[in-house]
Amino acid sequence: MNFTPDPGWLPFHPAPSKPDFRLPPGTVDTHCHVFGPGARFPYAAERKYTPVDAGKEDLFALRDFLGVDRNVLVQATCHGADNAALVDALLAAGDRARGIAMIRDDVTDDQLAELHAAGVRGIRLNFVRRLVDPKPDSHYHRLIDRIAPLGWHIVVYFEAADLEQRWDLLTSLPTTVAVDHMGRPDVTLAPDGPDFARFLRLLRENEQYWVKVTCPDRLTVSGPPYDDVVPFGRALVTEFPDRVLWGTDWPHPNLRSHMPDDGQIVDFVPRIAPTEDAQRRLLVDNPTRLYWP
Ligand code: 0GY
Repeated sequence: MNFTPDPGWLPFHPAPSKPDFRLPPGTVDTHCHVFGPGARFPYAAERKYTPVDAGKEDLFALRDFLGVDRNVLVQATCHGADNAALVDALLAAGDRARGIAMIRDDVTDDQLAELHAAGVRGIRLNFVRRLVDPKPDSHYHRLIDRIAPLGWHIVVYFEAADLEQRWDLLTSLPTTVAVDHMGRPDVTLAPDGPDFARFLRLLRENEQYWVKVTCPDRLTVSGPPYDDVVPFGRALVTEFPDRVLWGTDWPHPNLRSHMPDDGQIVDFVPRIAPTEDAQRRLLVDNPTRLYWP
């Protein structure tokens, strides 16, 4: 099947720069995706966007170029609950990758066992309205019941308004929960203001919550090198050194203003995690504890 990418879709950076910051051995990129290729792994009928293909070979080449050791592949909404491209990439990566799937509540035990055998260790609940149609809380509870026996965790993606609206559901999740992209703060607001305070409260009051300090490129208003995102990332790394995760978000879907240079995404790390100890926890120890226990 042939898929035409959305008009204006920015393909991933063709030649990222070599970062100045050397990632420590064992670094895990905990947030990246594979897209298709659509001819082999068709995009889902219910998708909200059609990307440029970004297959596993390109992801593995970037991994090796940046000095990343392992990846956590996160199922993107353009593939819906068909995890075939994700599983294919996981199997090709061997023990160097883990996966976060999207499932429906009619998933069978055999399908879950296959996902687990391929390296899947969690599901993603996506509340972002431009990516998925809203569902009642009961829908998410059914999915959580399905994964309970597997010891998996949950990745959540939401924006500020969703956090307020879904507070009861989010604070009742029974597993470790990893929040995507710092909870998507509005970086034009103060990092010590009420909006970010709500997110900090979620982390303070719910010890099962972890956070990915990812996507400066998605959060920034000022653009690279993402100065306006630094205070938010640094606040999280400082207060929750054992519950933060890092990732590239390659191939950076739905960015319209600029396509980040992944070398610059790596160079953002020491700005939010200035000490070697904080870097080791963020890049190696925390993701290893969660994904390679
Ligand atoms: C991300 C962010 C986005 C897209 C998805 O699953 C997805 O389609 O997560 C976005 O558009 O903000 O994490 O890749």
